[in-house]
Amino acid sequence: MPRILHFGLGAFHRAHQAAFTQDAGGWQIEAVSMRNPALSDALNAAGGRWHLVERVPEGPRVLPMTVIVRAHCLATDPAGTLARMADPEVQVVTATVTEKGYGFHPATRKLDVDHPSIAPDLKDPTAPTGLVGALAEGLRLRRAAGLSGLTIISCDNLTGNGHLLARLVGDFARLRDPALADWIAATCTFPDSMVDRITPASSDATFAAVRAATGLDDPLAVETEPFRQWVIEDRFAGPRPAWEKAGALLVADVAPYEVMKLRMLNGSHSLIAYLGAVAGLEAVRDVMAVPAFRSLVRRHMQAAADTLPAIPGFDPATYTADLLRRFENPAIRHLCLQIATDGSQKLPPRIFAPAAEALSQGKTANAFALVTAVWIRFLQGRADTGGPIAPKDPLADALMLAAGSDVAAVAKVLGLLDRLPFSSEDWCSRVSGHLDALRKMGAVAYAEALT
Ligand code: CS2
Repeated sequence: MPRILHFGLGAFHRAHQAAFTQDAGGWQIEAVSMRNPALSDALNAAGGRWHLVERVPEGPRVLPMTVIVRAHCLATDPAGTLARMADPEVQVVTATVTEKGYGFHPATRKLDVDHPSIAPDLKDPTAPTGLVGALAEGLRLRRAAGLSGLTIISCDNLTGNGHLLARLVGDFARLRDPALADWIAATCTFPDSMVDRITPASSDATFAAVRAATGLDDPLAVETEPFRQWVIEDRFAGPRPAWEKAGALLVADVAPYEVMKLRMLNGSHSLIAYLGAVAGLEAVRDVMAVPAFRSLVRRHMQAAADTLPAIPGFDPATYTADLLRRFENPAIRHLCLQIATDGSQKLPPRIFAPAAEALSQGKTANAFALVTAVWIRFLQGRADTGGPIAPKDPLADALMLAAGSDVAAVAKVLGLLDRLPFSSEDWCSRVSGHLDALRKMGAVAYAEALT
């Protein structure tokens, strides 16, 4: 049977690409945990099986998953893992390693040779720990085996994720061997893809749902919403699963779908996450239950929609209504703190790119200034309830140190992200104004005043 090699064995892969692939039929997956051998060992011990819990309003639907046939761990077995890329059975590679796993300069989108997921692999390229180094090494082995190229699909929430990954792998390979880089460019494709399925971290409720339905204890169970979407650029180097049978959309250009989802769903999600964290609320559904917060979220969606190119057949009003419903799903407990992690990596495509576009058209970009202010308020490390907040972010220390409320502090925080469009002093003072009000009034009262 043809195989997919997947990098990044987190819950999102098990709820999304694995479900599409199982439903499409005919293909199997070998999945790679980047760092955690306990996860790959547990999955192998379970014969690759786990349960997917779909949180439909009528009660959980528990689905047995059988599409993963084997798991590997890159950190503990780089040679065994990457040898799989030199097997003719493997035709497609997919990846979910989160935004920070790519190792690029946010402003130029070029390879960052000093990045923690790149630098060690340039030093020791045959035992890579990051995605880019792993792909370069795996493709080197594949070329040496005299095989054809691969299709490599990024499934992370980054603008132009496939084009970005192609460039990073190409640049990394060129530093090792220009002939390898040329071979990759000539034989492999890196389609863009937009992925969507809300997948909260597994909890006791997940395991209880599986136990109730099957009588089994499944520590690998994952829960998710019923909605799922996958839009893939139709540019494959070889055979592919019939993902369209499972509802995936294969299109010539993913970019409009990508910006729509990043700006409307993920951008609103970040707003919700920081509002919730600052107001001391636990989950997305709790934030949506506060009327003034819900109004702000709706407004944000409108502002995001105003920055989008038209997509034939796409109606922003319907998409907005669907998103609000998904965020309000009472059966999904999606923690604000889960979404609030890695803001420095997530906000550029979700918030700063549309803000820069709006500013360049002479607009105020006020909705984006508000999200930025709530994020900085979060980085200040204290909730309105007085409790401490401990942001998780690769730049957490520097961001928290810089996170004051005046214009200079705002500019400093944004400067840490290398986001040049934000030399706009007007916009920074807008952010600073929101910050002052948030600090004085608290998030709920300020939202009430704004709506
Ligand atoms: C979320 C996403 O954690 C986050 O940053 O915004 O994981 C979101 O749930 C997914 O992209 C939904 O498809």
